[in-house]
Amino acid sequence: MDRTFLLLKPDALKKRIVGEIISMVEKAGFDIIDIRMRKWNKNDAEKFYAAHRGKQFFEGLVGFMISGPVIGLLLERENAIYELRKLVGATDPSKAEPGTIRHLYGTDVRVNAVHASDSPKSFEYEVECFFGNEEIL
Ligand code: 3AN
Repeated sequence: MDRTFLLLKPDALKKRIVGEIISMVEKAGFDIIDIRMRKWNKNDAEKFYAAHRGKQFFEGLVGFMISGPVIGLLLERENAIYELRKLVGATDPSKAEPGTIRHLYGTDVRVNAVHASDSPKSFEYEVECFFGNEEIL
């Protein structure tokens, strides 16, 4: 079985759609292996998004990601990374397929409800970044 990482962004909590999103994920056949809520500081967000440092949207992205708490989920199912990206939809909610999380709940390319790992390498990095050396269930 494969694993992937899903991050619920601050807009998901503000809009009170955490339950809806987790329900979609469960209905798509993912098991929740671990879950935790955090309030990031600037360093946490910059580290998580290190791959985007230097891009024109970096500062705005970091500011948004520390505007409220986030929730990280370690998920498991077959073909997990691919299947979760498919369920999440395109970065820009206006281009996301109908029925995807971002199509339903995203606002714009920054405020788009969730993040999902896009490769085994980013999955490893993001889980380590989010859960640190805390024991994973
Ligand atoms: P995805 O989250 O779909 O993998 P990435 O990895 O290209 O997208 O971008 C990471 C995050 O950076 C996005 N989730 C989004 O919040 C933000 N982002 C990407 N492109 C833009 C943009 N053009 N303007 C503002 N924010 C952006």
